[in-house]
Formats: sequence, C-alpha cells, structure tokens
Amino acid sequence: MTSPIRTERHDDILVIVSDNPPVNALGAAVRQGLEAAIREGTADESVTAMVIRCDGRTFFAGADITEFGKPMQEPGLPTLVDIIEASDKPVVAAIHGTALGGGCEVTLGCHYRVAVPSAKIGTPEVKLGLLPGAGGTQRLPRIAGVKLALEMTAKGDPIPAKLAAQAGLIDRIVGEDSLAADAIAFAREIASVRPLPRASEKTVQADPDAIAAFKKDNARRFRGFEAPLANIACIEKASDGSSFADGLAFERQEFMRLMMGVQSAAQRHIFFADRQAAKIDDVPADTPLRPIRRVGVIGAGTMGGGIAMNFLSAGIPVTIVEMQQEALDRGTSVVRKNYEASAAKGRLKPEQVTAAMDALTPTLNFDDLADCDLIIEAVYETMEVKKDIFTRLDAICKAGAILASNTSYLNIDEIAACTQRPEDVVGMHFFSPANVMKLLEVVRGDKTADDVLATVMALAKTIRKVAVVAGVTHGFIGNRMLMPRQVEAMKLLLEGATPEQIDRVHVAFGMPMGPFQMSDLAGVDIGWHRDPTRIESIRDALAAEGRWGQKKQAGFYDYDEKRNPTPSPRVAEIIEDFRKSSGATVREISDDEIIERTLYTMVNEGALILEEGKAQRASDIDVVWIYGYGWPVYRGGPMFWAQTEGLPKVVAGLEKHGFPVAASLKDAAASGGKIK
Ligand code: T1G
Repeated sequence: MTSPIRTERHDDILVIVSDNPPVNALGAAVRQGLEAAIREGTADESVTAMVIRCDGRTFFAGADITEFGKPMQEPGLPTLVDIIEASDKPVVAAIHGTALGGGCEVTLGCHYRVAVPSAKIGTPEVKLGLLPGAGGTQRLPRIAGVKLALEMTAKGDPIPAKLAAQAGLIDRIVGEDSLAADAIAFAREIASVRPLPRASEKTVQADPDAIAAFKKDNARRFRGFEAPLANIACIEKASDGSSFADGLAFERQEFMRLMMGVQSAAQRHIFFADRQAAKIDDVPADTPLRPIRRVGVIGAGTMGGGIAMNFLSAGIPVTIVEMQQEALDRGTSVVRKNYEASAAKGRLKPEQVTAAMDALTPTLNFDDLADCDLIIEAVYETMEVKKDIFTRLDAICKAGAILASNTSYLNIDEIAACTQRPEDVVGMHFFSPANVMKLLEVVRGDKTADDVLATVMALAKTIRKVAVVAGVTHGFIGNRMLMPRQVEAMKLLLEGATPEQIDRVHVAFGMPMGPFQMSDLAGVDIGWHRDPTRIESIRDALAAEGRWGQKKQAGFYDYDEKRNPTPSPRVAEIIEDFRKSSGATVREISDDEIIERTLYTMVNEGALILEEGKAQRASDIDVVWIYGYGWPVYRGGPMFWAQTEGLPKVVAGLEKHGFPVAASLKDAAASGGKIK
C-alpha cells in the first residue's frame, strides 16, 4: 500500500506532499507518513526548512471522520501536531481549498502559514458535536486572539484567507496558481529566522468580557447543544493563565467527553446522512444528466417566487408564469424585495441583485415555457388544477423537458398519467420559505426516468438544497410523519393537555416550535373546508371564527403586534366545549405521554414508510426532519433518536397507548438491531 505522503527535495527545502483524495482527510496513513517525513527533514542536515502541502482540491480537511469510534492508530493527531511544532527547523503550511479541523490544527503546529487567496481555514468540529482535539483550542487563541477563536470554534464557520491574514493566522497570501513555488520561496526566506514562532509558547490576552458577551449573544443559537459551550470553555482555559500543558489536558478531557456523547454521534450521523441522501441506490452515479439551461416556474406566489430565487441565485435563468398581471407584478416585486433585503444586510452585492432580476422573465403567456428544460408548477394544491396544468405543459413543452410538481401531498403518478410523457414527470417538494429551507423532497413516480431523477438530484446540489428521494405516498416522507403527530396533539387537547403544554414539551425537546405554534405560523386555515357552519373539530371552530393564526393575530394563541404569542382564553373555552361534547375523560397528561404519542408515532410512521419502500434508508428520514422541520441536529433525526431512546422503549411506549407497531420496528426492537 503506497503511502499517501511523498517528499520532494527542492535544494535545501523539503516539500512534504499529501495525496489522499477526496479531501486529504488525516487518516492513519497520512499521519504516519507526515511523521516520517518530518523526522526525515529534521534529521537531514542539508534541509533548512520544510513545506507541507496537499495535492487535489484541498489542504487537509480534517481528521478522518470514518476512523472515529475505531481503535486509534499512532501517531494521534495531537502527537503529530506536537512533533511538527517541536521541529528545530521551520515548517511552513501551504494552504489551498479548506484547511479544516485537524487540517487547521496541523497548520497551527507549523511555524508559518501561507495560503492562496481563495483558501479558507476553520475549525468546524462543533458541527460534529466536537471541538478541535489536537491543540486547536489552545493554539488558535494564542495566534488569533480570543474573539476570533470563539467565533471559529464555537460556530464552526471557516474564514477566508484574507481575514485570517489580517488576524495573524496566515503569514502571507501567495499566488493563486503558484502556491507550491511561492511556499518554497517563503520557506527559503525564513529558513534561518530564529526563534521559531511556536504557538504553544505564546500567551493569550485574557478577555473575560468577550467570552461573557459571546455566550450571551449566542445563547439562542446554542440552545440545547453541548459542543459550543465546551469550545468556549477551552478558549476560556487558554486565556485564564493556565499553562499550555494544562490547557491541552483540559481540551483532551472535553474532547473525549463530547466524543463519547450522544450529541456528537448524532451530528456525525447527519454529516454522512446528508451525503448519503444524494445517492440513488438503483441509479448508477454516472447516469448522464439532462442539461438544465432555463427553468420555468408556474405561479408567482410565495412558493413560486421562492422557488424561482433558488435558480436565479445559482445563475440559472427563470421564466415565471402567472395568470393575472397583478399577481405577476406582485410576485416579481417580492423576489426583488427579498434580494434587496439580502443586499441591505451585506449578504449580496447590488450587481448580484441586478443579475438575478435580469435573469427573471415574467410572463402571462404559458407558451413562453416552451424553451424551458425544467418546469416546476407551484399552484393551488388541488388535483384538478395540477392535471390541467400538466395537460397544458404536455402540449407545449419541448421533448425532454422535465415536468415537476411542487405538490406537498398529491399523487405524482396520477399527475403524470395526464401527460404523454410520464417518464419526464417528477415531484420537487420545496419547503416554505422555498428560498430559505434547505430540504427538497424529490418524489419519484412509478414511471419517472432514472436520468430525470438523477438530473433533479444533481440540480438540488447546484441550488444548495439537501435533496431526499421520496416515493409516491400521501405526504411523501415529512408531511406523512407530521400527520400522526398532529392527530395525537389534537386528541391530547381533548384529554386534558393544553396547546402551551404540548408546544413547551416539543420546544424543550429541541424543536424550533411545537405543533400549535407551527399551525399558527403556517395558517390554521390551511386545508380547511372553508365552511364556517361546519364545525367538527377544534380547528374548524378556530377557523370559523377567523382565528387563522399569526396572520390574523389569533390562532391557537393570541398575538400582539410583534407576533408574540399568549395563551388564548377563547381557545381554552373552545377546547373545553369540545371536551364536554366529545365525552373524553379529562385528566392530567404527563410530558412523557406527549412525547410517546406525538414523537414515537412519528418514528412508527417512518418505519412504515421504509417498509413500503417510500424512502431509501432510515437516515434519509432523519435528513428530511433536520432540514425540513428543524428537528434538533444534536438528536440526529427521528430514526436515529429512536435508536438512542432504545427501540424496546419506543415499542413499549407505542403499545402502552394502543398504537399498532410497524413490524420492522418491532423486529428491530426484539433483535436489538437497527431500523435500516
Ligand atoms: N473525513 C472523512 N471523509 C470526509 C471528510 C472527513 N473529514 N470530509 C469529507 N469527507 C468525505 C465526504 O463524506 C464525501 O464522501 C467526500 O469526502 C466529499 O465530501 C481532531 C476531530 C471538506 C468542505 O468537519 O466540510 O478534524 O460521499 O461531499 O461538498 O480536531 O467535506 O464522496 O463518499 O462534503 O466539496 C473536521 C468535513 C473533522 C470537515 C468538502 N473536519 N468536511 O465539501 O464535498 S473532525 C470537518 C466538509 C476533526 C480534529 C477533529 C466537506 C468539505 P463521499 P463532500 P464538498
């Protein structure tokens, strides 16, 4: 097995090169090769300095996450970084791509760092529920200061080379296309400079106010997460006067605590689940894709406008169709306003707004869709409207155009059947707001062609969505699992729970909001039959009184002008009336019962979805709930969470309340296995 590490001599400079695709992860072979090379350079008197660089698209992008949980092979990353730093000859990190995690820590062990302008450097371990475990929490503040170290470690976003250079993290920005040569020249330039700058020998300017302010400013963002606070504690340790050795020991202790914890296992699960979701088990990865040069969107409402923005932001021109000029004008002006709002926040340059709007072609003429390669309808959620639209699309769209519906529930096969080209029909279920939410459910019809599916999955990546393949079933994956949750939540109201209690339990669990808060946000009137005289449920009663949610300042809660919710005495009355008329036994409902009846039932539905083949794998269901509904990533998604709860406990909880348990869930619980 050839080592992924090789060395090159450039006169007195030893260049150490890693070639470990796809991202030069710091697996055992890489670490062993680096150690051997550093020792070679240190021992060779004719070597005055060393450069470490990587082939391929990026500098080391971190420890090899696939090694976690397996016996660690020497040298561990902390040891390797110490060996680099202890060298009595200067070592220069030559950075391109993204120097992340352990990769960043390798650079911090080096005495100098040079980077190309496009490079980024970061410590994203916190997104895996971890912290930089190879000295990064102790070296980073010593080089870049407490504030930047807090931002980088506790939030995990990489910073561009230019900003890193301003912070002293990068010593020199070199030519974009001459990294290797420029790094060698830099190494020769500093080869005899002494003392060698070692991060571990620097001290950190304590900044307790910055730490306190950072914690306060980010309390909401970090709610429920363990890792951000552990990262902050390590930065605090680095700046409280403790020795470097004590700081390392503290970092190691905190790293192991997180590594052994459920949250990190959950977040690592999601890291791989995201990437797995993009793979279609029965479609070859090299399936030729259909070119998508222009997208058509039918409907310029909230969804249509949001959908259009995804493509415009990716530089793909959009033709957007409406039936009325007023609706078309309103829709395009909302798109413009959204872009201008982003520009006002500095997220977009004005010229980017102009470019996006120039790429948008509003029209009332359906025939203008004829030259589109993909058409997505986002109109009323009724089958007859969808069928009419697809019948018209079938008549005007060019051969090979992909015809997609944004339906969130309806049967794609039935829609496809009203065209002569069912193989070109697919579902693309965006989540509102479509230009913000990352999840895209790609609904595969019985006749959807493989290349259509592959094209849409690849396009999802282009528009920065996390796509999951769903089969044709009512509500697909996410909304189908939402149904038992909502049904049970309504039943619990009749039996004695309140909207506030149920929402509180869900928010405490880590959801961004509970079922009733979500209903008020989406609209209590969504799916309502619109007949105020027909009152068959609590929801009907609210809708009939115009309590349609936040948009009406009243739903399950009352809202002030800032949309702050308060429990509603009127809703309590309505619930009380229904309790009386339903004859339900009203009793104290425990928080545990709420979890069992609203979350265990979701897991059960997920197991049924898998049994029916409507999702490819359990981790896809986790991805749907993380990116479509805000399930707390530190719990890994419903199916992962059920494993951590213990499947026997989940089955017992379901049986206790008389729910029929999915066979696969029961079998997995009985065999100690996993839901696949
Ligand atoms: N280890 C193993 N495999 C990795 C990996 C890693 N660190 N990073 C990526 N891959 C795989 C990924 O699964 C995919 O595989 C392929 O590479 C391409 O990735 C001690 C403890 C670098 C920005 O968290 O952020 O260091 O699906 O699809 O979109 O302190 O990968 O092709 O089979 O994401 O171009 C810290 C994680 C680790 C960085 C590239 N580092 N990676 O994005 O490609 S913990 C990270 C990323 C650590 C130390 C600690 C991204 C990327 P496959 P991709 P991309």
